Amino acid sequence: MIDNPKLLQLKEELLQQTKTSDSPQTILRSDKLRQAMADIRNIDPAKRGEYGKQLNQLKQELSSVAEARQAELEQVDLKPIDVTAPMDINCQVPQLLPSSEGSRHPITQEIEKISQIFERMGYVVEESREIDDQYHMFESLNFPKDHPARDDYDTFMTEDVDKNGDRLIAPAHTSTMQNRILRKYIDNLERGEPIASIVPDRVFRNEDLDARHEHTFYQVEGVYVAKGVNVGNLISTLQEFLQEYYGQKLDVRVNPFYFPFTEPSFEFALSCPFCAGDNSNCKVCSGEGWVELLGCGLINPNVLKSAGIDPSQYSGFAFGCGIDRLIMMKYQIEDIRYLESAKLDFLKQF
Ligand code: FA5
Repeated sequence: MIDNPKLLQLKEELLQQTKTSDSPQTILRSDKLRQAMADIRNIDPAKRGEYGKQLNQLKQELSSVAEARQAELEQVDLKPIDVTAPMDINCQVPQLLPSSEGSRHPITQEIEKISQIFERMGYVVEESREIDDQYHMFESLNFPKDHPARDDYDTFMTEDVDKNGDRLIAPAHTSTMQNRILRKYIDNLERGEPIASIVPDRVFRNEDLDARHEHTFYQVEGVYVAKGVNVGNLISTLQEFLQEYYGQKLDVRVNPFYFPFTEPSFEFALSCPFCAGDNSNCKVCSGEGWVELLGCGLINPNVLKSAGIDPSQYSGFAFGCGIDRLIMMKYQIEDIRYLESAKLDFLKQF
């Protein structure tokens, strides 16, 4: 116990300062404390031991109060984050939800279901990239340099360039993976097996946003190559997939379309589940009664050639389907932007 009057007074003074200080550790090095230590020399040798003991006790008490004060200062003042404020740059760490209250994101859950359906049909699942080069985005897909179809993709470019001096890009479709898939599995063809792969992954476009257009969304690419593949194989594969995914037969519209990397090319649209074409003001289909779901076609011979596959021997089909749109139609979500919104009241329904 500290009963030396000088030390008692010092204790009271320094404890008071420590409790309110912004840098409490500096008080442990204060001049007054140093002086109290230096005073030991002048103390009667018979009382020196007791003085030293009390001084140590004072230092220990001060040290634990300084630690408590430091912890108090480091505690972050958590403010609720306003996710609707576009410029709210809030770097504080929010309190995490216990994992028991969380669930996997609906897009993750649906990608798993889509992958399982295709795996049962003999397809292997591959991943895409979040940054790619212009060769995979355009050249390998039969978009010649300066071809106007390149502009259709509203691609985000980076400032970094590849070895040819071309800007790297955030892929605007999963078709960037076609050339890599064909090269990776080319040996299947030698063995008499097909190349059959899907790529469900994230893509990015500089879009005008609305109920069915996001800037960041997901596609599932499908690539199938073997001998004698025809449009009938393509349509029946997609119908099989859609029927299995939705658990029912749906009204599908197939229209001819143009993609440089498929010939012939088609677009599949689903009958709008929100208005079935009865509402000319429908936000989802703009009153057309159909929502475009995917693009597809027979792989252009130039795309096969750029991967080293002989188009006179082999043919194939490819498709690229919007996963967010698939999900919208399945769960009747009337605005695609909910999926990337991080709104818990929406996400908790899955
Ligand atoms: C393509 O991206 C082609 N790569 C598809 C393809 C692959 C064709 C293989 C032939 C062979 P498109 O731009 O139409 O095509 O997009 C395909 C699908 O992605 C659309 O049908 C739609 O479901 C979805 N999609 C396109 N843009 C958006 C967007 N901004 N937001 C949400 N989904 C979109």
